[in-house]
Amino acid sequence: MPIPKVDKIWLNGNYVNWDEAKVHVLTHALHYGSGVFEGIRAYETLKGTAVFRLTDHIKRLFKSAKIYLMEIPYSPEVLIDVTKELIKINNLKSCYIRPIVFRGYGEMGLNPLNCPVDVAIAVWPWGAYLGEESFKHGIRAMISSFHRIDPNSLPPVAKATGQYINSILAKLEAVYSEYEEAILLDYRGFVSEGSGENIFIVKDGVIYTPSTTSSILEGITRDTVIKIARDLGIEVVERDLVRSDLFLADEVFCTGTAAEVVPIREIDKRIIEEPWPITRKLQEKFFQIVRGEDEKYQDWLELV
Ligand code: PPE
Repeated sequence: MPIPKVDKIWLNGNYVNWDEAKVHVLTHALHYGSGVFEGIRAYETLKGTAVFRLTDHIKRLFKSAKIYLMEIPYSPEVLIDVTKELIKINNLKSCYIRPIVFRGYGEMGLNPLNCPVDVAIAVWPWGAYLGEESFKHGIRAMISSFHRIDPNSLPPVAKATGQYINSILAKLEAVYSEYEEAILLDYRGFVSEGSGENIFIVKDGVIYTPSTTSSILEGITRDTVIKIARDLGIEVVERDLVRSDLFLADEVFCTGTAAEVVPIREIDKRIIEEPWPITRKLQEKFFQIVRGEDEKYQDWLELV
């Protein structure tokens, strides 16, 4: 689906018209993937539009930049304020938010230090990432033949633009194999994550998810779901999982800002039979929280 245009994009300190938010073809990040970014969502809540865990996302942006030795020329507070202002300027009630910090136009070559660090924030309405049907019926996934990047080649904890060509290879393989999503194994062969989502399984009433040493992005939705589950009295264990743990699970689901909380109904032809009671409970709670219908989690909602 083409990106729906809105009025303004924030670029290096200015609110510019959507069609004018452009970069030079010799931009460093275009050639070498030398950028870091975030994916955030704002929801319509009972008290107005609120950005879900905005501060946590901006903190992760700074962590990604630290790994790549990029100095972001704005403070986290400024980026937070700009995000809220941008949503207001564009009159959006709910939207996806994409901040990106990248090595800009200056010099070519692998030493990026003489390139400027450019910063942009864009917002647009983005519906169900894995399709409207995904929430109810779940998706079909395959285990990718591509391994997830390992921490000593590209630190998976960083959300860097160039790192996503690994996810793109896996996603293309899945799409051409007529699956909706790819699940990647880590460099040791343990389950890591989806191309753009963290993975969970449920077995005998306990939730399991790969730990942060399984080359995952430390998802903010992952963290959200872990907290919700524990608050509901469900045990959550972070540990290594193998391929057959997915096949034999009672429930499998994935989480991400774009994807939200989505059941997985099939992995490499192994069917995960409904009903998926814990997935359903977590989905329901997640959507209540982001819409501001649960007072207990108000702190995660940052009103614009
Ligand atoms: N793993 C990966 C590799 C990943 O890209 C994401 C988010 C997650 C896990 C979940 O993280 P979080 O959003 O903090 O819960 N993927 C983002 C980009 C998707 C895209 O297509 O672009 C997102 O969901 O916004």
